[in-house]
Parts: sequence; C-alpha cells; structure tokens
Amino acid sequence: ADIISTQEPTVVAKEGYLLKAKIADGGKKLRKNWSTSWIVLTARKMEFYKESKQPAMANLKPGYKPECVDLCGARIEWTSEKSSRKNVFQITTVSGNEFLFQSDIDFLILDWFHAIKNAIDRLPKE
Ligand code: I3S
Repeated sequence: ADIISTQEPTVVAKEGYLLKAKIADGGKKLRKNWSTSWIVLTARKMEFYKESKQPAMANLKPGYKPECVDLCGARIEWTSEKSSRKNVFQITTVSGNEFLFQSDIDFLILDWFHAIKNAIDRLPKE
C-alpha cells in the first residue's frame, strides 16, 4: 500500500540574511529593534534563525522551534513611513504580527520581496 506522509517535506524556496524588525505581536505594537536574521522561506512560511548553521542544527533537535511566520493570508507591502532606512517592506500576518525587512542591496531586497509575494499569492487566503 502507498504510505502518504502528512508531513510534507519542507522545500526551501530561498534563504539568506536580511535585517529584520518585529514591530507588532498579535496587533500589539512592539519597540522596533533591528537585527540580522537568517531567513528560510518555504511554500507557506518563513523561519528566522540567528545564523545560517542553525536550521541544520534545529533539524537534529525535535523540540526546537524557530520563530516562524505563517504566510497564509499574509500581506506584503513596501513602506517608507515605518523606517528612515531605504528598501523596507512589511509583512502582516493574519494573527496581527508585523515584521519589517531591509537590505541596502537593491537586487537582494527585490528578490526577497518577489519570492515572498509569489509564495503568498499561491496560498489560500485563510
Ligand atoms: O521608528 P523609530 O522609533 O524611529 O525606530 C528607530 C528605533 O527603533 C531605534 O531604536 P531606539 O528606539 O532604541 O532608539 C533604532 O535604533 C532605529 O534604527 C529605528 O529607526 P529606523 O529608521 O532605523 O528604522
């Protein structure tokens, strides 16, 4: 008989470093605190790690859960009001979490914006 796994393999669409700031949690405003994060984008979520070696280590630790963004129903938009930095976009989740992402390198931030927007557009809205 066929064995169908309910845990679909996690295919990484894109990963790399970006500057990140979480500015709201569940609709509640947070103090902005920029930090560099290793970001792993898959079909339906983004995971945040402190450094590039962490995802592999997290796989070995069953209990370990990185901070993660569910992209189902999320919104992504460029913003020039929420930071004095250039190249900033915001992601807002259904649960009311808000994140800013930034890079000084134009093509790099554009690639990320389009990869995430693509993922969101392919997902059901709820
Ligand atoms: O939107 P704000 O408050 O001007 O954001 C700045 C603050 O998060 C600031 O931290 P303190 O509140 O500890 O001073 C950061 O150092 C700045 O980088 C933030 O502004 P930018 O324009 O860089 O997002």
